[in-house]
Amino acid sequence: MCGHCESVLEQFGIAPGTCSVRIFGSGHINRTYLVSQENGEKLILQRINRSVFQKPEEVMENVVGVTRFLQEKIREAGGDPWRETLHVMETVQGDPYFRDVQGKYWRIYRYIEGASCYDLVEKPSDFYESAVAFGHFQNLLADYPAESLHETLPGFHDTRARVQKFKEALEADACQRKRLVQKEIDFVLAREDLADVFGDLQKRGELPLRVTHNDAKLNNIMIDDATGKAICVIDLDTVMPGLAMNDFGDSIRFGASTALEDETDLAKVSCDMELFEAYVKGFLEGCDGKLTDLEISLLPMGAKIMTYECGVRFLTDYLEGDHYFHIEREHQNLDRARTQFKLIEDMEQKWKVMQDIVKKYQNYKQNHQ
Ligand code: ADP
Ligand code: GN1
Ligand code: MG
Repeated sequence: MCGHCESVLEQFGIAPGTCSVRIFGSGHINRTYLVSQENGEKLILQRINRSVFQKPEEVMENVVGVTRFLQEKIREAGGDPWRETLHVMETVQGDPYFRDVQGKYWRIYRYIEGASCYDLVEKPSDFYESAVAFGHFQNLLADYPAESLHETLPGFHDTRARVQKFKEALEADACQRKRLVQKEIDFVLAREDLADVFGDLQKRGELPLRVTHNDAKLNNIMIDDATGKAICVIDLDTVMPGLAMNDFGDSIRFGASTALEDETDLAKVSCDMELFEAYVKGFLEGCDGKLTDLEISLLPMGAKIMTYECGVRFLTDYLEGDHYFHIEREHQNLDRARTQFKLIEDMEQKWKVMQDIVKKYQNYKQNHQ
């Protein structure tokens, strides 16, 4: 194990030489390690990505606040707070994170036993369960004091600002990659109108701001190995006030895709309508009738906009030299952008089907009022 990890673990009261550590998971942002202790207990050690999160103290204040709040709610509802939400482990000093001499921030979560995260849906029922859980998560946080939350990543889902940043990256062309991606550039510019749809509605006061997850993809939820139920929403770094359709949309772009996010064979990439329907049903159930009619009718738009925004972000990062998203191979961010654009084309073709599915479940709200 790396000596540095050992010295970090000591700060959390774990004696040197009593555990093994390995890199874990497939998150694009933080560095995650699985710590297996001699006594059989496991922990998740994470180094918070400092170039993404400029104020890790504020991230941790949010995470501690939200997890405590959820623990209480889960306890009241008779659930198991140890499995159904994250637990931050304190350092021997009683802090929720450790800042090392190099200024790197580390935290430890209790490991959630007997559950897994998926990069691809294995069964539609798992996807439905993840939808119920993400909807329920939003519902549980409905009375969280939103004003106490720090905006950990300002403008995170400001699609217009994302497009602006993309244009600046194009202009700078820092890695001379622009010439390799003209088709993708044209694709983004041809659909620029998408960048203003939600912003305009917000300006007119037509969309409620809710406490949302903001990174609601399938591998940020843990599915129980035995029951197939989604038990715990993880990766709480971006919990902030946001739009319900964005959480919905992020889940669709990642989980309703028939291929991995970085698939190179685009023929394999499409938006599966069976999965889309399972998610609509589960999400509305999880939100328990709280979404407005306008929010519900905008769910397909949420899917398209989040897929567009994410594609724009991947392409921007590719143009800028892959500083933001972790990569394991040279053109991975371009491959990721291409899958997003293929998904958008597919959604454009299936637009009527998507809207009809949502209309079918819109009755759910009416029946539960
Ligand atoms: P990132 O921000 O880099 O995506 P995450 O917090 O999502 O980091 O963690 C990355 C991966 O680590 C998750 O997808 C999951 O597989 C695993 N993981 C994170 N927290 C836990 C936990 N408490 N118990 C078990 N696995 C976890
Ligand atoms: C990142 O951290 P992770 O891998 O769960 C990113 C999301 C993107 C996603 C694309 C803080 O999520 O916004 O949608 O990659 N998280 C952050 O897969 O930027
Ligand atoms: Mg994650």
